[in-house]
Amino acid sequence: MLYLALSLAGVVCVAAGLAQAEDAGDKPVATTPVSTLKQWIVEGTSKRGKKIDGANQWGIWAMEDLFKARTPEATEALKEILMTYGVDPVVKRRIILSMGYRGTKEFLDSITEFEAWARKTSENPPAFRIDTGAYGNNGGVLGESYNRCLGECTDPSGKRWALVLHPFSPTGGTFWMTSALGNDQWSGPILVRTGIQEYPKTATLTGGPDTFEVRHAEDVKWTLSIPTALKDSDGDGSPDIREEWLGTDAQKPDSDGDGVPDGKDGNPLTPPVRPGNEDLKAIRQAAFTVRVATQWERVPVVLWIHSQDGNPEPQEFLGYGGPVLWSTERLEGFINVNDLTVKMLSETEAKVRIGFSQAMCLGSGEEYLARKIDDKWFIVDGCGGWSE
Ligand SMILES: [Ca+2]
Ligand SMILES: [Ca+2]
Repeated sequence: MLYLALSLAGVVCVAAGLAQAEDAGDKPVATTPVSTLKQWIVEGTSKRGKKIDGANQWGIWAMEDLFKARTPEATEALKEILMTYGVDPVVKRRIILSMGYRGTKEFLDSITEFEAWARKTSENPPAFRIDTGAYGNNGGVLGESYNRCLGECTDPSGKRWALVLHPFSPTGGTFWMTSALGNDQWSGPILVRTGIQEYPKTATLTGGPDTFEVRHAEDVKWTLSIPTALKDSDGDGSPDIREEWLGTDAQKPDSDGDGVPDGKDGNPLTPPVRPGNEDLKAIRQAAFTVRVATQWERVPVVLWIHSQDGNPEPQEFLGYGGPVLWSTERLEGFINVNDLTVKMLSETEAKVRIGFSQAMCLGSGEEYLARKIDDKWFIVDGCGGWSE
């Protein structure tokens, strides 16, 4: 296991390959206007207008300069960056950690505002763009996770449809079906399949205008008809095919009985929970906010947690655009969280670990310091990260 220091006292980022050769040693200068620093971060570009490909060290430098500026304008810019889709999630995480570390009222209020904004993403997801990151300009942080359009077809009514692969790991990924809205924008995609062992090369149209045929090299692996993909037996807004992959009940509009239909429920398999240890729940949510709600993907997050502090009682996690599912097993192709351990240090301080299982033998995670300030828990420092 490789353990990396992430303390803000001596910031070391865990993302691999941060250095950008072209801009190395060519940092922004202190006189750079706030608006320019913000623009670089939001657009994912360097000062030369070059699109940053790979982890965005330039954006992190610009972010650090915004913190150094210590002006209300810079504070406002940092908050606005948090509430912008498409910003490199690593930069967003660093902003939240730095805000918590500094702990001023303005910064803590900004984190609270970000949380409220993020919680609306399930209801109003940003436009889907093919051939970029999952939900906008990815900044390349996740390496392979650029969507790839495998094929397009037009149905008898003239509507254009596309089948999109979202690679997730060397052995996993998800397939999504989406329809064209115009202006290179696409509808919120429907999850139609996941868990692949090898990426297919193409999807071709076959057997009429409504069916995608997906091939691995020469072998036909599977077909998908558009009417089948759209069928929603219980009318809850979540098509049968998606319900099958998520494990929700395709014949029951509200699988977990919490009053929210499956198609609108960000936690469709979390039944109403009776009051429990509210501090523990709030600390776990704070870690989830930093590490997961900063992403704008919709790849389902699967919680199959066997934490050192016992099997936590299911709770709803908010702020992520895709569904969050409790499961008894790891689900290939999804974002698997296998650890959310809280260790109380005092009544107002705790350490929390959030761990991810990338593949059978691969894992990574982070540990954070949480502090209760004015009756609310904030992550105030990153204590380290690991990968194995
Ligand atoms: Ca349904
Ligand atoms: Ca529900």
